[in-house]
Amino acid sequence: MSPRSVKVNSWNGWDPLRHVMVGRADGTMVQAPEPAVRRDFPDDGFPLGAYGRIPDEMTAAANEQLDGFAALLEGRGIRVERPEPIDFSQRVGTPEWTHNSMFGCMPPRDVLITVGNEMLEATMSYRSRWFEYLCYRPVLQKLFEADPDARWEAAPKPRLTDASYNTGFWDTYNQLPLEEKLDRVRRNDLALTEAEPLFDAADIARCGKDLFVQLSLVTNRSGADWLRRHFPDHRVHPVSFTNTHPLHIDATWVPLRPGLVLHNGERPAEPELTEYFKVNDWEVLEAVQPESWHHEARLSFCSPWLSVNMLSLDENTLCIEEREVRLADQLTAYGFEMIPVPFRAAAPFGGGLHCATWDIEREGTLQDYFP
Ligand code: ABU
Repeated sequence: MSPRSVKVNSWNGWDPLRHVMVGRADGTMVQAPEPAVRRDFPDDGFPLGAYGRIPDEMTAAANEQLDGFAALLEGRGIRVERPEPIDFSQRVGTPEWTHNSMFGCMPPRDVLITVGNEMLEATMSYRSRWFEYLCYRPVLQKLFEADPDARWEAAPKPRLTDASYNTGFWDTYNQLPLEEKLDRVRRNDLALTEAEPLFDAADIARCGKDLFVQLSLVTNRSGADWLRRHFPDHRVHPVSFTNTHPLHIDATWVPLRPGLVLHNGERPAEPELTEYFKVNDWEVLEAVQPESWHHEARLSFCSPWLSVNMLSLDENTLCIEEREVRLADQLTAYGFEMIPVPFRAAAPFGGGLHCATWDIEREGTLQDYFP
């Protein structure tokens, strides 16, 4: 990394992309069960309680697509960093708990967020993801050394004792009637308690001065409140959607450029959020239905709405999973150049093109899009 040319800077998800991280699939695990998450893939060799490494052929296929995506970005003149995977099959712990596995490092978006010149490590809320930041530290260290103006912060490392979880949550939640589930989502009475601040970085959508923080299965009110206090010059909005399994805002509410936000209509937004955008002259565009490749993705915990999980190269150019032809057509009609990227194999490793990346530098300055 030549020091002079490195600059940590990004205020939103659409300014011209200059420098980015792309994750790696190596060694990713179906996680051991823990209070906040339980995997259950009976048809694919991992019934409830089972855990272990994702089969090698799936990992190789995902890495091929991740490497191809990295090469595509480099071919467009964008500098690409990669994380350093560690042994995710190891047992981990703190003085207060131990856990039988880690997860992986395909989705850096979950752990890291850039706000201006600040690189922030999220708390995370799964025990299996507590140490994931270690995979990103070599790059963070390099960036810190290369850019004298870069700020490097880590949100308070959470304790993640049983007090941080509604420990019986997954025993009952899926059996509740729909309305009861949605009521709990509205109250953010889900897997996490409010014992300490918890958030995943992928629950934050950046629009310059405004940060929209989804309350979810991995982000609590205290996490959103920590972000509000941490970014006193921003407007931090805790938001929730009509979605029984909220997990990361980037498959639900996706600002594409000033004045246009793409919305997953199966997860209606609170009227106040829609109103906030509309009174500021934003169009809320309902995304077309996703294509139906997702059922082929073995061991995936993501929804078909990874369709909208795209990476913007600038406010006119979007990388999209190659099979999402209907969405590509919809956005072409809105003036976007759509770049199809084969990426289905990456889904079981933690998401789509947006999840798999972390913005290090985008041109541009702090703007107020909601004056
Ligand atoms: N990590 C993004 C997954 C979001 C979703 O499946 O809806």
